[in-house]
Amino acid sequence: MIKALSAQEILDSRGRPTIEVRCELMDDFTGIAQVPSGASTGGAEAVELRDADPARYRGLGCRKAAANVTGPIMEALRHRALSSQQELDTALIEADGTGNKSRLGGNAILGVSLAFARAMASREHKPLYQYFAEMIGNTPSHLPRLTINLFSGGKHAGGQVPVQDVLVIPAMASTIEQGLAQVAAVYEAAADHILARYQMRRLTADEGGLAPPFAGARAMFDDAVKAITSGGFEPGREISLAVDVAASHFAVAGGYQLGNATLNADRMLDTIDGWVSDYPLISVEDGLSEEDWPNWPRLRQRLDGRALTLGDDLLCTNPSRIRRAIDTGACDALLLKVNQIGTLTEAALALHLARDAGWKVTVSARSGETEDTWLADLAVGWSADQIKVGSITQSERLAKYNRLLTIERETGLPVVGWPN
Ligand code: 2PG
Ligand code: MG
Repeated sequence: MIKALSAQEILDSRGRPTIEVRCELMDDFTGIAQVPSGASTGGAEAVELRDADPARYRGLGCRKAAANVTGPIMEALRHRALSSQQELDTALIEADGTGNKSRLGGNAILGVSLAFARAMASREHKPLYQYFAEMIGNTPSHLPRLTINLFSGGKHAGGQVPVQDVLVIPAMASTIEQGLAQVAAVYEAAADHILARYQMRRLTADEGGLAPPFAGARAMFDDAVKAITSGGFEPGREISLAVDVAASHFAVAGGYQLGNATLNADRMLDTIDGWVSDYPLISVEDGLSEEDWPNWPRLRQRLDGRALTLGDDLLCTNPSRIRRAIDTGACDALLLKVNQIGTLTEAALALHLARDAGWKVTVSARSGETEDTWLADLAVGWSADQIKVGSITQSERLAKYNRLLTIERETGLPVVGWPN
């Protein structure tokens, strides 16, 4: 049973408002959680409730969301014997009553869902990852493989190049500690290379990635491969690449505006196929737009066995969209972001659907993050194959990597093999 809920507006890593929720149980155990926020958001995401008062934070204030936690949400939960995460989340979904959480706000609802999880973990004297694992009947068997942002474009870097993220994957690292050290070496080499090539200082984008004026996607991949080599690693064997194309954000009528080129879907598929042939890319996220359902199965077939076809904006961690993607063969991997759907229980359903279909799962942060570390526990507790947190700069990202290091020390679990 919940004794009290409180919430306050706080600021995320972009300096935009989000909320922090505190949940106190009847027996005085408490949990506090902070809610992240995306910029390159999918159209089907749960609605983030914002104040729309142009005089504060350009309308992005979260006072209404915070007030919904202490007001209507607390009222709906008062006197309810909520003994499990599922009972709490179901009560939250019912209290909201909309399909997209637009009444109470996905941010308000997720804050309560997460703060309750922390309070319950503390009541059961368990680490949070263990609580998450037991919530879905899982036994953590491994740590996730790191996928770390190196270069940024798109909505995370002012759109200097259309493609959003190029990530590096320490594919052979057997520990988180080793993987981070390897990626740090690649990042340093990349920063040196960018200074020499673009005369650009180490200025970074929203997730801490380097963001010089790349000529296009191939320039990003070329520079990434150079950084891997100069960092002392063999591209494609020790360190591989992943890309978040985030194609929804440069889709135009009848195709894709990739820099100066307008490509129809066939040419977009050829373009991605060419990238995967020419570079050590093992995962392609949102290669097509979130509405391009007919072409996603074609993309998956083209990449089958060479790179993962990873759905983010397409799926929005939404069980009904994931079911459609499974039925049509649109993807073979899920990017799981809890705030896209709004409660832990619904995200767990998304996870189960993906797992039952034999998909890989990446647990992902948002471009607007906080210093909270629950994401690292979620990735371990739910046995994610990969984790995506952004670059190895900026404390809102490092908080999660540092938490993974602690979990690694505590559990001694191995990092999952890749490809596995
Ligand atoms: C993405 C995420 C994280 P955002 O597109 O995968 O990189 O970005 O949080 O802005 O949606
Ligand atoms: Mg994405």
